[in-house]
Order: sequence, then structure tokens, then C-alpha cells
Amino acid sequence: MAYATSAFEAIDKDKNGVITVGELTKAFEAFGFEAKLKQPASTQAQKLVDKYDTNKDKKIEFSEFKNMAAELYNLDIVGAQK
Ligand SMILES: [Ca+2]
Ligand SMILES: [Ca+2]
Repeated sequence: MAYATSAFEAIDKDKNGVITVGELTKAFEAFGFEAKLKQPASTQAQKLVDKYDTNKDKKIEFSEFKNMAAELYNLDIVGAQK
């Protein structure tokens, strides 16, 4: 899961150990995945946070991100960051 660690660090811009919808949106925009996702980056980011935020604090901790990373990897988002 090394890709999950490096992706988490890349997305968590303020390095506070959690990923917010805003950070995820910026990451999607920065990596140019809006076209690939076929919907606005902010919409996709909100959807993913809702789906994987199992403790419902509106943020993605690393333990939650590990589950999200598999989906991002399938979308070629995580892999493309290498
Ligand atoms: Ca953060
Ligand atoms: Ca959470």
C-alpha cells in the first residue's frame, strides 16, 4: 500500500493528517482528472468523502483513505501520481 501513503501525503496539503473535500477537489483539479471523472472535481470529491468517511466527521483519515485509494487506483488517479 505504498501508493496509498504517498497519495495521502500528496493530497493532504496542510499536512494535518486528514483529507477534506476541499483538498481532494484541489488534488483532482491539479492532476487534471476532471475530464477523466466526467463530472466536476468537487462533485466527485464530495461523493468519495461521503462514501468512505465511515466515522462521519467529514474528513478522510488515513485508515479511511486506504479504502478510497483502491477506488482511486482503479480510476488511474493514484497510479498516475507516481
Ligand atoms: Ca488536510
Ligand atoms: Ca472520517
